[in-house]
Amino acid sequence: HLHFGDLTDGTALYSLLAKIRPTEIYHLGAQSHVRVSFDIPVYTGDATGLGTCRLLESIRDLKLPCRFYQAGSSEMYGGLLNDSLLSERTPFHPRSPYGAAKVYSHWITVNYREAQGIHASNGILFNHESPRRGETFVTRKITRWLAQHVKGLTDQPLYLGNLEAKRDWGYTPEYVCAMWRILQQETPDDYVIATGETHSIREFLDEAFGCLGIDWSKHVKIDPKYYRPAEVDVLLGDASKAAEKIGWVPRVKFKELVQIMVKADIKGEEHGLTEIWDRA
Ligand code: F7E
Repeated sequence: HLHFGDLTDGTALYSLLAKIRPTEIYHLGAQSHVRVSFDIPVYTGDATGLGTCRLLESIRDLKLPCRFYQAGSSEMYGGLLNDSLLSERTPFHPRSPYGAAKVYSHWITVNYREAQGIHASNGILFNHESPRRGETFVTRKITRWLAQHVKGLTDQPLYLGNLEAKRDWGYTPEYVCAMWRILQQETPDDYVIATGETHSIREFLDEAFGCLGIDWSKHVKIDPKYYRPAEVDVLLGDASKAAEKIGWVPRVKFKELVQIMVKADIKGEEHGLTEIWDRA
């Protein structure tokens, strides 16, 4: 069933939860674009931060016997600290209004767990990508442009921002399995979900264009409008707690992920992902 709702509308959320009485809630809703959060910081704080509190407060008030998953983000970190991998023990230092809103969501979830006894957990997910990734995020922007270029559908260059940033990119279907596993635990807790590999945007271009034997440097142009006022330079996660406690280990790594995305965009397959889900 699809119900209408809005994370900024607490009354509507309360009514929906009272009507549906779910046993598990996967709270993934947000204004989730980091660059956009610098343009609309107040709305981002309202939807991405306070939206979480509205849901938790409804669960508390309705005394719903339900489990709650909160979609935390690697954007809560400011980057690598002393070259150590980022784990559940690393202090947060958000570099965007989006990251700051997610830090609030993280701690309000911990607070409802500790103070109200709600079965509430945070998944601290590093970047996760698939052919369904929104077209304004860098991975999909690249693979989509590449498919259009190969089919002769664009004569425009590919405009990008900072090519040096590094991200720990994993495969979304596997990350969704991690969310489910987190909620099946008897005791609620917080988990980093990441691959333990980091690659730059430049490397993503090498791999994606390389699949098709195309030299990206002839097609990519830098547009400063895609730079962020503050950037998270390097993200690299340590998911060993998830491996140990919930038996989650990522299988699809960087090269295969890029190939899946390029292939799917060339075939125009983003809405037919049976093969991909089967493999997760
Ligand atoms: O940027 C650089 C950009 O927008 C990745 C969201 O799902 O993951 C995502 O956040 C990197 C950044 O993802 C362009 O500066 C260069 O360093 O694909 P992105 P993100 O900001 O890491 C986290 C885990 C979330 O929680 C978020 O909701 O790529 N970059 N050139 C660019 N980025 C974009 N979007 N567009 C460019 O042209």
